[in-house]
Amino acid sequence: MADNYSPRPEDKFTFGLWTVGNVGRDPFGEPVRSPLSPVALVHLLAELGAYGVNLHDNDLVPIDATPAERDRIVRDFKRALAVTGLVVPMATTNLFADPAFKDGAFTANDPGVRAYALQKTMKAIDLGVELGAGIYVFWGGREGVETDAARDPLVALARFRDALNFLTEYVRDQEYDLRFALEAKPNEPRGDIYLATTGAMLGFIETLDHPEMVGVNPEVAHEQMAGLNFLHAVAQAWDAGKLFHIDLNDQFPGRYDQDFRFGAANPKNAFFLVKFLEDVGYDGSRHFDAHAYRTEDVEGVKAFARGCMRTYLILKEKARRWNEDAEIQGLLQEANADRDDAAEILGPYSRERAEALKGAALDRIALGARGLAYERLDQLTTEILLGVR
Ligand code: GLT
Ligand code: MN
Ligand code: MN
Repeated sequence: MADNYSPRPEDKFTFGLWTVGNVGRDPFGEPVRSPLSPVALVHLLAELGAYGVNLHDNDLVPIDATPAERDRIVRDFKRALAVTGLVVPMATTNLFADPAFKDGAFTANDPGVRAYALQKTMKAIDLGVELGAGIYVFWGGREGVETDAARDPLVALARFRDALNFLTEYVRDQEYDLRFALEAKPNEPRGDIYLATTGAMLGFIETLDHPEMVGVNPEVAHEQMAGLNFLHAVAQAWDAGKLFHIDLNDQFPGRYDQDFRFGAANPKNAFFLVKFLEDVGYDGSRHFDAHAYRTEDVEGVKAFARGCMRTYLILKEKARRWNEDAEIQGLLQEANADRDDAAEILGPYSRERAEALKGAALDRIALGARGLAYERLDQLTTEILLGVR
């Protein structure tokens, strides 16, 4: 039953193999769902109307596969892509699951681990490019510490920088059309993870040899775990021309890494995020990095994935209504109105403007007394979201 909220390829909805393939293991419990093969997952995503599928190297090729096994698995996967029309816009490396990475990958103290991490990532980049990926994500889940006795954080930053510089040169040398997207997370699975926020990543990128090849992959839940405003992080990334990819999901602040269905925890935050992405014309993947509740069977997994896409499209429609709502736009105009003829004084610095500003008649008491009507504005937003407006 197609309706306005049915996904279309141009919506660019993508899921990781690890999301719909999540078997529901958690630190306290065993898997609750049987694993589905990558080929089966591609067919499942196609049935739901997704545009693409993303993967870690080992979501597709087991870490101990022989070269012949690898080639057969990749061939079968490509056939499933061709049959369904799904694409692979993003790929990444699993640098967190294997015991070798218990002290990190690129930042690990053992040079052998750092060498293995680079080797594994180059092979995973080759695989991603072979499947057509244009974005390569780096989520440094194990790049952190439980105790700062283990490593000087300056050493960690230098090692992470060296690794990214090596890998951007590798991509250039291979003449791959591939950009990197760094994904921040404050903690979990490490006690603390380096470069804990999207803002920290944006600062770090400017210290790299090829900053133009590197952007960010902000994840809703990761900023919200730290109690931060995700929209503001995304806006800063966009402003810097660095919003290369985005991980959509949801999360209650201050909890463990919940990876809930998009919009499940805080629909108002999700609304302002969708409105932002649509208003600015973000044209990258809308990637759902989330998974079904552990209570679900495969039908529940499908309901989860459908829900992510449907909620995005409902919020997109709500954003259109919000932008076209005369009362809302009137309130915004009013809040931005220039009652003091101040707009003509404001502008880039000049000595004349500085003098004019110093002499301007600005009534501090009147400025402080003005109400801005944000209560009404927010209530109207709520009423749109609750479906009564
Ligand atoms: C892992 C993590 C995600 C990252 C994935 C990419 S793996 O599921 O929780 O946030 O985006 O490595
Ligand atoms: Mn993520
Ligand atoms: Mn997450």
